[in-house]
Amino acid sequence: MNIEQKEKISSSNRKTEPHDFQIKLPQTGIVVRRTKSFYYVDVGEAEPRLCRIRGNLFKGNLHQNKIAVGDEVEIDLKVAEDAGWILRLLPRRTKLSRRSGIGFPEQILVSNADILLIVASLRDPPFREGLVDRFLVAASCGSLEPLLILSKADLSTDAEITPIKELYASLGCTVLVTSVPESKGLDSLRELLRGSISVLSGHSGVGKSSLIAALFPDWEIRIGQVSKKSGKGRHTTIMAEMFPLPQGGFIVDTPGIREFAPLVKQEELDKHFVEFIPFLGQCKFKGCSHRHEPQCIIKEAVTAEKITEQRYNSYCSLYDSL
Ligand SMILES: Nc1nc2c(ncn2[C@@H]2O[C@H](COP(=O)(O)OP(=O)(O)OP(=O)(O)O)[C@@H](O)[C@H]2O)c(=O)[nH]1
Ligand SMILES: [Mg+2]
Ligand SMILES: [Zn+2]
Repeated sequence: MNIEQKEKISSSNRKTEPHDFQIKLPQTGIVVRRTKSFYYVDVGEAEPRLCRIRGNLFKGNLHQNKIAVGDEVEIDLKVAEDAGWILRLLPRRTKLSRRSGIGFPEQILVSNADILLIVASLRDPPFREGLVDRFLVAASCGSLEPLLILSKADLSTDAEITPIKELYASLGCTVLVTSVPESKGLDSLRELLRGSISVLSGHSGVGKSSLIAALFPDWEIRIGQVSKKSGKGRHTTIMAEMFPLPQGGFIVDTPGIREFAPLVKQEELDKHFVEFIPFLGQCKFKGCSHRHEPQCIIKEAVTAEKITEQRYNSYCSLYDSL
């Protein structure tokens, strides 16, 4: 194909955009950050490329949140202009979503992340099983692998840590105990993050920023400070931001995750409590909510201590909040 033919094809594909002479084939990249009008796309170079979204990409329904951080996109980097164009959204493997405003039911915080890092301290601030269980549901809904980090181990005794560690390990969750001043668990954590896209979550003050700083002391990026507001007006970063790790992989910091409620239907919540699964379908009433109904096998399992009261309470309060 000569250049003229290529041009013809290209201009017929992109009716709204003027073509230029140095046509670059579409290439793929990962959206690592976005502002109101721009998407920063990592294409494996030192700096992400600035891209805009093509006006007709989501016909008749051009919504701000159609492309999220973590999305893989096909882009056209036009040499003659300052910004490239996003041509196509590639299928998503995973997503972390939350409910949003009217007419905009789903807001994707992060796409394609592999691991949800749930950081929880046992003390200062105290352990909140309700929050941890919410994050576990979110990971399950979005097909992310949960990794529970019990932080600030230096402030607690083994007797306090062990039951929590054992409970979550019994649910199939990887659990890591860390302490920054004692350098505990840091090497294992660094290994677990290598090559993966990990999303950082957890209550304020549990030590997320301290962990990242201790894991990567030479890294100039300080998670949790950059993401708050890194600009003004249309250049303000919204939602999540993805940072390439020095050793490969990415870490995603998202301010939106602090007050996060998973996007799940009430009647499907029980499927996301893994230890409930073997009992499901055996309650007397079809569609049992496992709260007030008689002859509920889940409640019986709680009485028989096959399901902990703590997890059952988390289920009930999350159910009521949905
Ligand atoms: N004893 C002890 N203190 C820690 C540890 N990790 C962090 N801290 C302290 O806990 C406080 C909060 O730590 P941060 O890393 O700022 O917590 P964060 O989760 O990033 O908090 P937000 O940014 O508000 O969400 C700081 O005073 C840290 O020095 C730890 O392993 N042990
Ligand atoms: Mg922080
Ligand atoms: Zn039931």
